[in-house]
Amino acid sequence: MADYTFYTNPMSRGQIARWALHEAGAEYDQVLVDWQAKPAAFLAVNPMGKVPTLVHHAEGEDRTVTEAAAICLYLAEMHPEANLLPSDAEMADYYRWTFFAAGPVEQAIVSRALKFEPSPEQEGMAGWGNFDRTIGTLDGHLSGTAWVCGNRFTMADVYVGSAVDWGLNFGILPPLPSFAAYAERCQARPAYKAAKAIDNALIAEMKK
Ligand SMILES: N[C@@H](CCC(=O)N[C@@H](CS)C(=O)NCC(=O)O)C(=O)O
Repeated sequence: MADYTFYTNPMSRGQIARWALHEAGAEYDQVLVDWQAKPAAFLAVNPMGKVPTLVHHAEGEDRTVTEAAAICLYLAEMHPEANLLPSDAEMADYYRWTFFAAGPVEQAIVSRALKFEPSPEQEGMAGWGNFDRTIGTLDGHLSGTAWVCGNRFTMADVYVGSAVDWGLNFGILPPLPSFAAYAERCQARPAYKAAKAIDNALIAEMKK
């Protein structure tokens, strides 16, 4: 058995976790989840029935991690040899922008896709304020840096890069120069290419 069981669907946020698994150099067995027939073993470890879900077969115990951002950061911790963890100086950016992407950016993108925009009165309660505030803030950061933490790729880039890549592909993020250049840098990573090749082949298979 591989170290990890990875529950995924190729047309899902599972793509984020697969990229993270490849960056970490982790050995995994995949289980493809059919939305109409979710496996009992999957629902037992994640009653939310959401992918990605990762089970780490660690020494003496199985550990379940859900939420794509948590999976990314967990894998960086479990595979320090992959050099994806932040130094002390990089840690503020690492956590700040990963959580910014998992909260405000995700909410801004999804709410726009669902055609919900908070009214000015609702913005104070909405964690993302509004679409322009969130996206402008992300643009501000990515305009001044090659990677989330500066000149070095870290696991934060798998999560933030996936949000930017996905948002651009779906035409929800504006094609700003900072986003386009950052997405291009992410797409050049060998682990990104390897992971996407697997998901794209699975998607092509599903469409046959
Ligand atoms: N907060 C979760 C969201 C995961 C999620 O919504 N996954 C979707 C696919 S992208 C899913 O599993 N949908 C199936 C369902 O809800 O039944 C994360 O960040 O991983």
